[in-house]
Amino acid sequence: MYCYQCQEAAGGVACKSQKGVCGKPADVADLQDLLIYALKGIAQAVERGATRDEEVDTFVITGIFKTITNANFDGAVFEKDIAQALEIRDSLIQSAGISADTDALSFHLKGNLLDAVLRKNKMVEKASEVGVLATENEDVRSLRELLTYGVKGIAAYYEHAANLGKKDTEITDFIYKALAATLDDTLSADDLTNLVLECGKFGVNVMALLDAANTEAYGNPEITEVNIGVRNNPAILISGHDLKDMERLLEQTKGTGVDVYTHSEMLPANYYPTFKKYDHFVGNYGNAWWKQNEEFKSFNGPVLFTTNCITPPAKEYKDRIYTTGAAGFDGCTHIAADAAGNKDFSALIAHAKECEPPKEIEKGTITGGFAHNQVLALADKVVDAVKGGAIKKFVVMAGCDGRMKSRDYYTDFAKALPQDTVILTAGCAKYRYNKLDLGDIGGIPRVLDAGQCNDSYSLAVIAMKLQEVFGLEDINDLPIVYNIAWYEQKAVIVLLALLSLGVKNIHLGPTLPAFLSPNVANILVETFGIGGVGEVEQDIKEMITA
Ligand code: FS2
Ligand code: SF4
Repeated sequence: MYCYQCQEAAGGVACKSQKGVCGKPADVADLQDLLIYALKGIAQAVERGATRDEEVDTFVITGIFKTITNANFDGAVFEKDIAQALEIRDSLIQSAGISADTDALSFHLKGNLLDAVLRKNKMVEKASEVGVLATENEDVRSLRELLTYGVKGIAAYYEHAANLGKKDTEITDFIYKALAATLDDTLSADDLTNLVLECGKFGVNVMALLDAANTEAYGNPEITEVNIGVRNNPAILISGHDLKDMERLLEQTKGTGVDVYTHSEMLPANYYPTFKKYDHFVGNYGNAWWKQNEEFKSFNGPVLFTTNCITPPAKEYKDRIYTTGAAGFDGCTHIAADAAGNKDFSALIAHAKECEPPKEIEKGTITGGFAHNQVLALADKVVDAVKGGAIKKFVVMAGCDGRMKSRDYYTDFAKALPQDTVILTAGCAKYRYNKLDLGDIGGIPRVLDAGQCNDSYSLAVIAMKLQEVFGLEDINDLPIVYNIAWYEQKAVIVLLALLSLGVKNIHLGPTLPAFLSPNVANILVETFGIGGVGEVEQDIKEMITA
């Protein structure tokens, strides 16, 4: 096992012992590497002219998504997917009449070896030959992994959009191109750097696609006071990012006497007009993903994970964990879609009826729903506040939360911001400050939550609109600073997307990615002015009051 794809990589270097910091066992990490490698083989065949169909796209995209941090811990799922990936690869190669000659594909086809190994059930041994360390040059390795993680983020967002019927072959074409490129020894570091930047452009496209999918299906998010208390009915908690699953669950629980609450990244479902119509949709329970061990015990009812972030469940509640889509955990019930694409959540509903109602852990409300449409509806007010000097700066604090103590920085930073600043947020990073009473500026709350991590797209739309209103040539001339918290690979694509929009001087924390080699980190620093974070007081001086 050698995994360094997330911010919590052991020792700031990599998880390489029996278990990752996230709880991913070494054999599952190896199987994930093998699956990614097998999917790269499909990509090579596609790049060599094989015709893939939507079924192949779905398989590849979901496969990539399953390898994102905290999405799927089930080794059996990966074994099955690896075998299926090789079958798909071989049938693509055969139908396109591709021969294993001396070009890039031959690298993977040496992988007849891979097939032989698989037949002998020795997948894990093979994994060490195809994982991160298979690339010797540390800069090439760093760029290949950066590209792979960006693609993981694209795949995750693409899957949610596709679940709502929105597809775009330009995006899937890029996924194959990028995956195949990570096995191409003829590409230079410059070529790979260009691909990483192109990846950012597709990051913008996929977030726009998902934004259209979500808003066309469920309406534009609107200002909402979300209840964080509980009612006295049995209930189901839904976590993750997939809004189609949210809709299915609300429909199927209607009239059953079972309430529904959101958890972590599903909180923004409360902001959508369509979902507000369900009387049994009570509000949000708990905080960011890493507190689930405690909060799921007191929730009492079943929990449905539609995506990451799962932490290994404690035995007290493991039987109440259900997964669907790309999510999975061995020993927990997985609810797959049937051939017609429907999902049956009746087992969860029956389970909920046997459980006690949730125990109250908080009371009151939190405010959100400031995606682009809502903020632009307030544009006059916002522009007046900026012109009149009531708002001096916007601080984009989007991204992820995590369990490390060092993330207290973001709470302290939010508290220390001057009163004439407004935080623009998206993603689970918000839980570090969305329950602080930071007040408002002339009726504009000082924390504007656009939604899930993918709704960082909204923040970019807002920035571009302000640039237009103020007649600025450069997006970096706006009074906006970026202090972004990252954890997993969706944050990587959000970062690359912002870079592709020309945003400079982004601060990234709480630590820079372990997968950036010193030279690659330098490129990011020199070209885009990317920086880390330090002490709150000093950072406030440098970013805000300077
Ligand atoms: Fe938070 Fe985890 Fe949204 Fe990330 S709930 S770190 O998945 O993608 O953000
Ligand atoms: Fe470690 Fe993160 Fe990889 Fe988990 S995903 S094994 S915590 S680097």
